[in-house]
Amino acid sequence: GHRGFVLWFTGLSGSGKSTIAGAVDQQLHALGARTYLLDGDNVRHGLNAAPKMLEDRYGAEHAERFGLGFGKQDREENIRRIGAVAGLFCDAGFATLTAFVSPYRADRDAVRASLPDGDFIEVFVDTPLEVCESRDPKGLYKKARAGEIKGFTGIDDPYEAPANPELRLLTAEKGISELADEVIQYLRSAKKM
Ligand code: GGZ
Repeated sequence: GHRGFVLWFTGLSGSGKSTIAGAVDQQLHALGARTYLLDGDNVRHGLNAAPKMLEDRYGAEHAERFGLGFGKQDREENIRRIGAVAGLFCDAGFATLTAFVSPYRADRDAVRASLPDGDFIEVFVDTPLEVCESRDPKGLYKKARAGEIKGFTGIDDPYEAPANPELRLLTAEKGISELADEVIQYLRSAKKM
């Protein structure tokens, strides 16, 4: 089809959001869809760069004002901007995938409310904290436990699990391609493709 939609992956750091979203993105592309994947790599280094990344070029005051970190308000603004960009891609007819922790229910719900009915598909990547922490691919949980990172989601910052996600992926029990297939199946059953 040519109608766009937003597949919104939410879950803890290390839950597998980006990996699964990447696999779904590839499958959708192979099926002929125009797709676009928004994740930390292309968003938190550009549109939503951290204050430190902006300082040299724009000065400290500007950088503090518009750069984004991981406080509650900064996460809220991060998700708001990502939701707005996802909305534009959706509008342009893209199968749009986003992979962000997006820990606050109200922020996700605000994105849902901003999109046409049925276009926001919330995918809860439901990986237990213990599993994420044992993977710890970037060593961030270790740092958070040591107090070197403050306000880390799941350790000393909240994660509000979706109450009613369109999809819940149990990653501890299944492989990537099986999980990607579940998403594709959902899209077919919801007549999104
Ligand atoms: C959570 C953090 C933090 C804190 C840095 N809390 O595994 P990652 O590295 O690649 O995924 C995490 C990513 C979270 O960025 P998001 O834009 O997805 O977050 S949010 O939706 O809450 O705005 C992690 C890293 O950035 N990271 N500090 N304090 N994750």
